[in-house]
This record gives sequence, C-alpha cells and structure tokens, in this order.
Amino acid sequence: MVPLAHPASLALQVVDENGAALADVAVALEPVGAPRPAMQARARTAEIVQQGKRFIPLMTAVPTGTAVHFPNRDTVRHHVYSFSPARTFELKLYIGTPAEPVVFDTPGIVVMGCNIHDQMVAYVVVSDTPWVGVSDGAGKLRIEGVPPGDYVLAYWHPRWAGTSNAPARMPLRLDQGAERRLVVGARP
Ligand SMILES: [Cu+2]
Repeated sequence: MVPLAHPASLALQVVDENGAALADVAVALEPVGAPRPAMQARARTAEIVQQGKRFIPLMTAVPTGTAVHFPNRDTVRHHVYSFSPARTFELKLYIGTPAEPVVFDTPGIVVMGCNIHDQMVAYVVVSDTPWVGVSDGAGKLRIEGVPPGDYVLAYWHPRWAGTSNAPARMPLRLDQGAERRLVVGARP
C-alpha cells in the first residue's frame, strides 16, 4: 500500500512590480500528471453582494460547478449581466435575492456589470480544480489541504482586463508547506 502523503499548503504573498501588496488576484492550483479530483462531489456556493452600488467582493475564484448568489442589499434595483463566453447571463432589475443562483460550469474569466450603474464591475474566475483562492488586502492568500506534487499555478488580476483574458501560468512544486512571493506585473 502506498502511504498517503500529508496534505500540503501554499502561502502566497502577492505583490505588484513595485513590491506593493496586491489584492484581488485570483489563483488556482491545477495538478500536473495526477487525476483531477472529483468536482461534482463538492457542492459549492458563493455570494457576490450588491451594496452601496458596488459588487462585493470585486474578485471571486470558484471551482467549476459553483452556484453563486447575487443578493441586492441596496434600496435601488440592479440589473446584473455578463457577456463573457464562459458564462453569459442576465439578472433583470431586482431587489433582494433572486431565487436561483447562477451556476458557473465552464472554466474562464467572467466579467459582470450592472446595466443601470456603469461603474459597477465584478469578476469571477472559474477553474477546473478545487484549490482556488483570492489575495486579501495585504496581498496574502493561503490554500490548504493540497496533496504534495507538481502543479501549475494559474493567476489573473483585473489590471489585465482587456489586455489578457487568460490567466498567467507558472509551474510550482508543492511539498509540505510552501511560501512563495508572486509578482503580478502590469502584463502577464
Ligand atoms: Cu446597479
């Protein structure tokens, strides 16, 4: 019998090209040469709130199949839409929480806006792996419970919107616990 390896974790410090902490970087760990873990077994949900005529959070990273709820906590109506190929949808003018969540079942980058308020924007990065995360206000993110092995680290930030609509990718070997610094420059 092959002994089970202890799960590893990845701790990232994400910075921009000047060394400043960078929030809202979406990250996914894709296993190389290992079977992808069953995704269907994990029923996942997430929430993107509309509050103060903003989407909160700006960035969400989810595994494929995640159901995202879009509650409107404002007293004005919003009209959420996406024209992105990975998930085109429209939630027509509403207040409160729509009964049905939006299921993101295709990997890719989805940009959402509001038909009424042009300044409103949010992103969902959908990946075919359960190991995803988003850097926080200090540029930090942590992904736990990853089997040791070889991975591709895929990452994307809204500053690339319009110039690159695919995540940047770099190989990464994970042993017990890895701490890395990830520099996300102006372009991938
Ligand atoms: Cu709106």
